Amino acid sequence: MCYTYVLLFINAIVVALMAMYVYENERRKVEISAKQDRTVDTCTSPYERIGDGCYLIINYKVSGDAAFALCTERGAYLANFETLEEAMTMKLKLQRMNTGLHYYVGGRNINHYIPIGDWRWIKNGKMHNFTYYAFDAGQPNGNSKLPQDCMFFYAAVSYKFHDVPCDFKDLFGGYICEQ
Ligand SMILES: *[C@@H]1O[C@H](CO)[C@@H](O)[C@H](O)[C@H]1NC(C)=O
Ligand SMILES: [Ca+2]
Repeated sequence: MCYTYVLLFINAIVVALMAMYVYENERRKVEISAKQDRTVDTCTSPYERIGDGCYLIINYKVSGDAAFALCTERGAYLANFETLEEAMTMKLKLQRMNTGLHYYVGGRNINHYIPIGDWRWIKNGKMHNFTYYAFDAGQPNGNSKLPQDCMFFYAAVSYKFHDVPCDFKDLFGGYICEQ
């Protein structure tokens, strides 16, 4: 009699321990997948992760100035590529998309009265100095007489950076917003 109770008691303990083990395992799995969600993709639609950033590539032709304003209107900014890795990752993406459109980005020359200019990445009202110049050969070639204060990935030379006038119809292009 007493022996049976002891057996039942031991059985109950074993079942309880197994349940705890299963529960703990499941809890850990949920925790890990939540963590992966956070690190793998935190971009919210329609923005997509490309390299380290969340971008929206828009295939609608506008001027460089309009591109700045349109990203701001969306609560975003014209894409900044502070590192060469970011720029080259996007360049490859555009080459693969192969739309034939140029794409404006958020680099801007804030002083065309000095040689080469003073190029900055502009984001939410703040400006960051360029730390690299990945323009195509002979670029940037704007000056105070023919300013080219905007820049885009130029489709005609496999998406290398060119400086271009900010409001010139023949060079309207798509644009890339970042969030
Ligand atoms: C950014 O560039 C400007 C002009 O070349 C320079 O005067 C300024 O010190 C630079 N700022 C930083 C934070 O490096
Ligand atoms: Ca140019």
